[in-house]
Amino acid sequence: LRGEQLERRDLAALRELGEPDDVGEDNGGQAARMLWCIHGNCPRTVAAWPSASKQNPAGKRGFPCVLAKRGWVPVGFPPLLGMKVYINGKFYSEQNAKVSVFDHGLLYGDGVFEGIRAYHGRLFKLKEHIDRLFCSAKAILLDLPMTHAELMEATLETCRRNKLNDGYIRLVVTRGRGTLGLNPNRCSDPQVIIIAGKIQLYPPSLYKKGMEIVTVATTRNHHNALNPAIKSLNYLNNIMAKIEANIAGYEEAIMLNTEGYVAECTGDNIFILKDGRMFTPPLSSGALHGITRGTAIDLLAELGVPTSEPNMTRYDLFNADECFLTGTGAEIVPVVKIDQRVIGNGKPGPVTKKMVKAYHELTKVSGERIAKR
Ligand code: PXG
Repeated sequence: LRGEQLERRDLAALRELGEPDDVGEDNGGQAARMLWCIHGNCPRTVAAWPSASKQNPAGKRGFPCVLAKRGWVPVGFPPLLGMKVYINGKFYSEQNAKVSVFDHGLLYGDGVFEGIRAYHGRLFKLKEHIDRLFCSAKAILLDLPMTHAELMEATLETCRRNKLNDGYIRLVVTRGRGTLGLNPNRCSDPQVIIIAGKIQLYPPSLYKKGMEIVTVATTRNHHNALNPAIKSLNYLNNIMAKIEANIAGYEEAIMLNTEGYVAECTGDNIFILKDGRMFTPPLSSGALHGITRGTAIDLLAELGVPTSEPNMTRYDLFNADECFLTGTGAEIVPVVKIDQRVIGNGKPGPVTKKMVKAYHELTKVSGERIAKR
């Protein structure tokens, strides 16, 4: 059964693929997690929790999966894992970790966030992420109710409570509960939320083969409207671009700014190599000041490859010798095709491969130790 042929009425068929308890129309929440939205031939059509098998190692980890052309691929959130979620100094079970429906984070996307990775018992670039959270908060005039040091400690403590050595930490600060008007001065009590979970954006094979991406029509927010440098809870600009990519059958999209220059992807920065030199769009193009971007620039310097930040057009990307994306979630992903133009020889290039390796090596030895000394 291919995802695109399946609909809700095919639940019985899906039942055979999954754990019986995870499937079924009566099973409200679970059923919603069971079925993904249907869009053309996008592989993210149907999700299930199939049993672990040789064909489906993802099932072993309890992730919902989609049946894509390359086999079962984990997507979305795992079922309840017994996580302990930090909210304003206290820990709650997943089921009880809640904020008010009157929180402006929900009502208006008024708040900021960070995504951090843990590797081998260390939080990679923790200080840099907390710095950026403070910068985002300052830009939207949101006073964080904690100091930098307190927030670092709370993040580490959340990992300890969840016995997390490798994973993904989401920090969220909302404007807090307010009235049903958008004025933030009616909000009290910003909510500081820390979730220590897991993330796998792409299957391991993609890092070997390289990714194919497309440019989408959704333009990157203008910095005078909503500066993309702010990692705000209002991510619809990026989500709209992601949806376009999905509809077209791709997992990631290039976004151009209002002048038509390349900004970045929906959740990653972009780099190209041309004639031995590296290029990445400037922050003024509407790219996030990516922490992985910064790490990549440092690693490239160590490899003797200089990086500059000129404005770039799609033409520059099409004619690159190599291309890769950087992001906390995605790490370093080789790109081998852009808008159907083959990049280099259509395989991850030598500099890109070195970068993937160098990045992984770095994550093994650097970062804030989670365990108390
Ligand atoms: N651009 C945008 C718009 C982002 O959201 C990056 C670039 C990369 O920045 P860092 O600092 O992470 O190198 C991001 C970060 C996800 C996910 O769930 C997305 C990000 C990070 C973690 C998970 O897709 N994007």
